[in-house]
Amino acid sequence: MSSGSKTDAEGDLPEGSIPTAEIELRPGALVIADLHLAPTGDARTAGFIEWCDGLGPGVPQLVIMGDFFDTWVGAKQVRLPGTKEVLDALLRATARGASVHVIPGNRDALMDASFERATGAELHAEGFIGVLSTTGGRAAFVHGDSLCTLDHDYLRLRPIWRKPFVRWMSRHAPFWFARWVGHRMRKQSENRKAYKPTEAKSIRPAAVHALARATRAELVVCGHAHDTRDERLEGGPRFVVVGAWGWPHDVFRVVPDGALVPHSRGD
Ligand SMILES: [Mn+2]
Repeated sequence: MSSGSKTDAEGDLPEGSIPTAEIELRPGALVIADLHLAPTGDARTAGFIEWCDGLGPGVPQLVIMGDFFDTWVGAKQVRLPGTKEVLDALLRATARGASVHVIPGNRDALMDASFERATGAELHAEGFIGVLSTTGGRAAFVHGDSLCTLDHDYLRLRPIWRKPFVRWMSRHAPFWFARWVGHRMRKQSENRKAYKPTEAKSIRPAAVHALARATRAELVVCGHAHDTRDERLEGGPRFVVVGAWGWPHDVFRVVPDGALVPHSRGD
């Protein structure tokens, strides 16, 4: 194989993974990612709920960039008390007038309309293009797993959670089945965590370039990698990775001139 074809593969985004929906992003919007909340609730969950309840009218929009829950087993999960507490906090936020936009990650890819009904939030299966209300600038928001274009093992699994039959099962299956799927998804992810991913399995710059071109965005924002990043790719977009919850730079904020900047949770 020539090095030329390797470069092509790196920029080959998974089929159907390019976001098309456009959302106007307003100053004060906050962006978070990778909270990995336990479906049964814990101290981390309580911390998020407290933070969410403290968001005032200065936060017109909240963007959650995937892996919000550590696992999402299907519609039945809304019944778990630990999950319900979190969904109720989002519902209070939307009732106060904030719009909440959620991109499912690889851990919670099975989120569906049951989540939207329980929270008033809007789901965007493959992310969205944020259009900044002040500058008209375009930013592509994705979870980030679709940018790991050389992780062939994962990319074979990715479409499975999007198949209508699997999604139907996740809505209608009994709770034990939903838990089993959750266990499988979690194991998959843990197997993958057992070793440090090689550079080849991480987010590929060529994929970020390809996404920016496909969405005509000058900024690409994602989570998934957990370690924050903020850099300008040579000859391409600014690339921001929002840190996982509790890690450095775990909140970004849209400021009045339309820029996206790190934001301290204490502010
Ligand atoms: Mn992820």
